[in-house]
Formats: sequence, C-alpha cells, structure tokens
Amino acid sequence: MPYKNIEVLKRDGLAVVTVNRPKALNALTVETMDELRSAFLDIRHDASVGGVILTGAGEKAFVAGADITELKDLDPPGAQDYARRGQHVLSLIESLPKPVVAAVNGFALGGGCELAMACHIRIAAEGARFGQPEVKLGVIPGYGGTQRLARLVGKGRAMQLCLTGDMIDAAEAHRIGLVNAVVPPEELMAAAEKMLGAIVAQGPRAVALCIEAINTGLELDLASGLKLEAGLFGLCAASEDWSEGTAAFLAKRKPDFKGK
Ligand code: CO8
Repeated sequence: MPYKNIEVLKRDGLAVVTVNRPKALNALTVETMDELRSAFLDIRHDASVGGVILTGAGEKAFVAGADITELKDLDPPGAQDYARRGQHVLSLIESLPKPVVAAVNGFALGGGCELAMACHIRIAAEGARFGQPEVKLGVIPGYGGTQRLARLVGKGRAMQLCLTGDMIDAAEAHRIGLVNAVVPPEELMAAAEKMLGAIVAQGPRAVALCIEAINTGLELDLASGLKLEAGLFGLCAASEDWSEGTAAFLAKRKPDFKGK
C-alpha cells in the first residue's frame, strides 16, 4: 500500500516501518498516525511477517514529537480526541502479538519518545536523545508519556523527565532502563535485526503470549498477574508450538515452529 508519511518494507519475514518526514524530523501528523495504524493492522494480519523494526528516516531523528503545527489550534475536545486517536495507535503497537523493536536513530522527543516506549524493545544509536519536552510548550504528554515512562523507569525519573522537559542522551537512557542497548549508529539496524532475529526464532505462540502476559500483568496485582500467567500457560499448552518445542528438545533437534 502506498503511504505518504511512512515507508513499509517487508523482507525475510520482517517488516521495517520507517516514519518518513525527515524535513520535519519525522514529526507525527494525524495523517502519519493514521498510516501507522493502517500499517500495523496490516502487519498484525500478515502471516509472512514475524516481527517489526520501527525507525525514523534520516540520521537526525527517530521522531521529534507530535507535529507542533497541528497542536497549536486544538480546542479542548479536539485535543482530547487527538490524544485518544494517537493513544489507540500506540496501544495497537504495544499489543501486537509479534515483537516490535524500535531502532532509535536520533531525537526521540515527546510523541517520539512515547512511540518508542510503545515498542517492546528499544535499541538506540549512540547519538540518540530522549525526552518529554511538552512542558516547554505548555503542553503535557498525550501519547502515554506520563504513564509508560513511569512504568519503564520509575516514578521519580519519569517525574524529572516530564517536569523539566530536559533531554537525556542514549547512555543515560540505557542507565535508567529506557533503552535496552546502545550501539554505534552504523550498527543500529543490524543490531535491531539481530535482536528481532533472536526473538522470531522462538516459538511464535509463546512469544505472543509473553507479550500479553507482561503487558497485562503489569497492570495487575501480583496474585492476579500470576493467575493470568497460569491461564496463558494453559492456553500455550494447546499450541502445536508447545508440542513441537518440547519434543524437539527431548529428541535433541532444532524445533520447527509453525506459530500454531
Ligand atoms: N513538529 C513540527 N516540526 C518540527 C518538530 C515538531 N515536533 N520538530 C522539529 N520540527 C521541524 C522544525 O520546525 C524545522 O523545520 P524548518 O526547517 O521548516 O524550520 C525542522 O523540523 C528541523 O528542526 P530544527 O531546525 O529545530 O532542528 P534543530 O537541530 O535546531 O533542533 C530539535 C532539533 C531540538 C529536536 C528541535 O527541532 C525541537 O525542539 N523540536 C521540537 C521537539 C518537541 O518539542 N517535541 C514535542 C512535541 S509535543 C508532543 O510530542 C506531544 C505528544 C502528544 C500529542 C498528543 C496531545 C494532544
């Protein structure tokens, strides 16, 4: 499908989704968000795609936030609707039953940091910078920044980032757990592919259920989370992947997972 603001490349069982507005540092317009929704819905239902890399075009930015030209004139109902529409897209990415790795190649600010946080894993290039600078605009994060950031890095650090609006570099993002790894820029895509390759080689049903268990379980108390995990463990036992994975181990051969 032709898109105006993103590119989707499918190859070797993976999809690379690139936000492609480098002149505006890949800032997210409503149209861009609609295209991301459409691309991720397509990927969700495309059996040929086992996992996704999400990145930004150019060398300067992953995504430098929501497009500020569109924010300027929003009225209260419009702003709420704007936030909810975007949140749905990020939730679609977060709940995708296939792994999504953000390859953060530069600025990941505001909605860009939020987009990266909706991905399951983040790998950053050394020069990448992260932040929730909305307060500098008199705005608050609206794509889950106040919520996912606190869950990822803890309340105190989320408070500091959201209240000061200050940027942090990739090393600091790694230190506080906002990103999983930092690599030289020229190695970024290869590192993201390697990470994704290591995941898609596993049982796809189990990977999907892990994503669901972690996402849902984090919102529950421990007892409820363990109950959820046991239920999903039972569901997993109904899969062919479970039979194949355990049989292959006992037969000392490589499993041939079908994702069923
Ligand atoms: N929106 C629109 N245009 C942008 C954005 C943006 N977020 N970021 C950069 N651009 C544009 C610039 O205006 C500039 O355009 P032009 O060449 O036409 O003047 C071009 O991209 C290049 O940017 P700069 O010249 O500014 O590049 P610098 O290297 O000097 O600076 C920065 C890079 C520091 C990243 C700087 O561009 C910047 O501060 N950008 C804004 C970052 C920001 O504040 N992001 C948060 C936006 S708000 C948000 O994301 C809210 C999310 C929730 C939405 C839901 C709520 C309703």
